[in-house]
Formats: sequence, C-alpha cells, structure tokens
Amino acid sequence: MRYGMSKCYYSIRHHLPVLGQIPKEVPVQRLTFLVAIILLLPAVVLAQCPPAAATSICSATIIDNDVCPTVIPPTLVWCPAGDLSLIELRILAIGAAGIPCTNCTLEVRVNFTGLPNTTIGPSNIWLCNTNAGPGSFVIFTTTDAVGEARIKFSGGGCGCISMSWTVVSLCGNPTVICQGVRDFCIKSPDFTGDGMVNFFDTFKYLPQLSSGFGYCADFNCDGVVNFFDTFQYLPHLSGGHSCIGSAIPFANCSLPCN
Ligand SMILES: [Ca+2]
Ligand SMILES: [Ca+2]
Repeated sequence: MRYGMSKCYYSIRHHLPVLGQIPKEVPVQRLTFLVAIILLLPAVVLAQCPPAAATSICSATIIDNDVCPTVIPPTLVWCPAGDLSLIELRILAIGAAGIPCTNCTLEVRVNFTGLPNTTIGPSNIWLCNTNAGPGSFVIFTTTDAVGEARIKFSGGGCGCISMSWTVVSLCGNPTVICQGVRDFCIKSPDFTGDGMVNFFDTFKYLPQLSSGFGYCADFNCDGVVNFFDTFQYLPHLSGGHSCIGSAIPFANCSLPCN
C-alpha cells in the first residue's frame, strides 16, 4: 500500500510537467529565482554604470549675471566676490549603456592660462580658490541624482583666458571620462587682477572713463565708458570685493578680447 502511494506520486510528477500543477515544490523554486534576481539586479546596474568616455559629457559655459548682452566670442564680467557672471564646468557622468551614474566620485583637474588686455597697463588675471598652483585646481566632487556635477569659477582681471580640464571617474577603475579646452574674454571691477577691488583699480578705471572708451571699463558692453559703467563699478569698489586665489600663468589665448 505504501509502495503504491509513492509510485502514484512519482507518476504524477512525471506526467504533469506544467509548473502550476505541482503544488508544493514550484513556489519554492519561484521564490528562489525571485530572490536571485533581486540580489543580482544592483550588480547588473552597477556593471552598466561606471561612466565611459564615449558617453559622458563635459562643457564649460557662462552663468550670465552681468548687464552685457550675450555676444560672440563668449564674454563675461566677473568679480572676485562671485556676485557677477561665473564660468561653470558641467559634467554629465554617463555609463556605456546610457545610464546616468549617481553618487560617483570624480577627480576634476582644471588649469587656467591667458593674457591680460594691455590697454590698462601692467595687470594680471586672477582666479579665486586655486588649490594646486597658479591658475590650477584639483577638485573632488560627487555626481547627483541625475549623474551631474557642476563646478563654478570666478576671478578678476581683464583679457583672454584659456580653461582646460580633465575629469577622472573614481567609481570603478579610474577612467578619464572627458577632457576639453575653452577660451573666454573676461573683464572685472578688479582691473589689476590681484583678487581685490580697491583704489588701485580706480586708477585703472579713471583714464578709460575720461576718454570715454576702453574695453576693460565698458562693463555694460555698449562700446563707450560713461556713468552707466561707473554705476556698475562702484558697488564692487565700495564693498571691497575680494577672494583668495592666484594670478594665472601667461600663455597665448585665441580670442582678441579688446
Ligand atoms: Ca585689484
Ligand atoms: Ca559702457
């Protein structure tokens, strides 16, 4: 009798192969499969996520906060205090499968070089918050919920600056995900390019105000220097705007900026 029951059970298992027809064993198999999927899913997503050079995007753009119209070549008026226009390096860390990489640590190396405009006499171009030598930065940052990181730059001086960057992803094997160069024309209430707005800058401003012309003192970019430019200049002078940083190295720059 006992043998007969076992034989009967064996027979059912081998003649009803459809999963839903085996009441006790199949739910365990399904559960095991589901748990395996849940455990493996993060690893699969992670494997797609380290940013790749082919799919990641880096660009240097202007955050426009001055009264000049948008012009080509790209021109910005900036202040050491950071209360005028800024340069922003925007990094989109994207995996090979097109997936944005969140919470990914990036090592960002940025170098600035350039040439001051000579119409105001001897001067420098200043970068705020440099931490790796004159005009140089090494910044560690982390991508946000959409795989993006943004770094802002400000400074002083008047002339052409050339910004170059290299971004290394540190999630997964260290990988260079983007490199680039972009030149900008800059002008600032900090005419001398020493990171401070004070009477030495007024000495640079007054001759251009007196003559009515001058690229560096034309803060509203209308082609002349007059009361309207003084109106732009004075708040930065009276506020003693400044930042800690360094003068950038001199090197050829592609834009005329005059
Ligand atoms: Ca100055
Ligand atoms: Ca003007």
